[in-house]
Amino acid sequence: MSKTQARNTDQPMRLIGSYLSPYTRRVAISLNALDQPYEFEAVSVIGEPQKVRPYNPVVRIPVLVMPDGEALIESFAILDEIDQRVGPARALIPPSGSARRTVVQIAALALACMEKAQCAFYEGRFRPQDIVYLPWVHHNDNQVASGLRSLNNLAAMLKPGEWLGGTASISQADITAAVVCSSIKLIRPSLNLADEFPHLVQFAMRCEDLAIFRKFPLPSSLPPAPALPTALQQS
Ligand SMILES: N[C@@H](CCC(=O)N[C@@H](CS)C(=O)NCC(=O)O)C(=O)O
Repeated sequence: MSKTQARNTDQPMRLIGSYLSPYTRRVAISLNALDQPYEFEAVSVIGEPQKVRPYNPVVRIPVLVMPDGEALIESFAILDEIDQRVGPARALIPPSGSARRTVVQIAALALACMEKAQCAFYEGRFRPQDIVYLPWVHHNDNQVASGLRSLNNLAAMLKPGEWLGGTASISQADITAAVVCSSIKLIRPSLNLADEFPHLVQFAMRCEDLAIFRKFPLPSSLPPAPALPTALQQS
């Protein structure tokens, strides 16, 4: 997005984010799957917006700062660039055709679940308890459950060692679905994932057991919510 800090191109990439963020986590796992070295800069995006704003005007994580200082935002766009760097033979999304569509659509479905889970989660996390609007929470949770049911059906059809998108090795469909499943399990415990979507949870556990996932374990509980700004910041 911006070239705020032009750097020597020998520098490693820098990933700015938090491993609590599923979007950051899927980028980190993908970088590791593709042996792309990077430095990690941990930030609490809501608590420390000043650390993110210079790179992303919308102030969200992750941000990937390239060796020349160019900052990339939005996990799908970051992952697209990483795939470009490694080339089509190693990319985590197949280059074309129905193989590509399948992987992209599974990852898109998982991400849509994540976004809706985030809506439900933020309602309870950032609103004073007495003005949480439960119908909105239920609306989002219903969408999450419906999306997870589809992913669970896909996972139910897998034979041992197979991947969600039908690829020969792990793809972005698997990384994103597993990361999203683990994250929703943590932030929406009331959806009871282990009982309701057992095949998806088992699949996520299989992925979480891989070395590329184990480097970034999700904590078992969440830190307290950071304070929000009390006024509009127009800078
Ligand atoms: N579509 C974005 C979503 C990124 C996102 O929502 N990140 C969260 C952290 S998990 C964030 O920065 N939230 C802060 C906020 O929305 O204020 C992506 O794929 O990168």
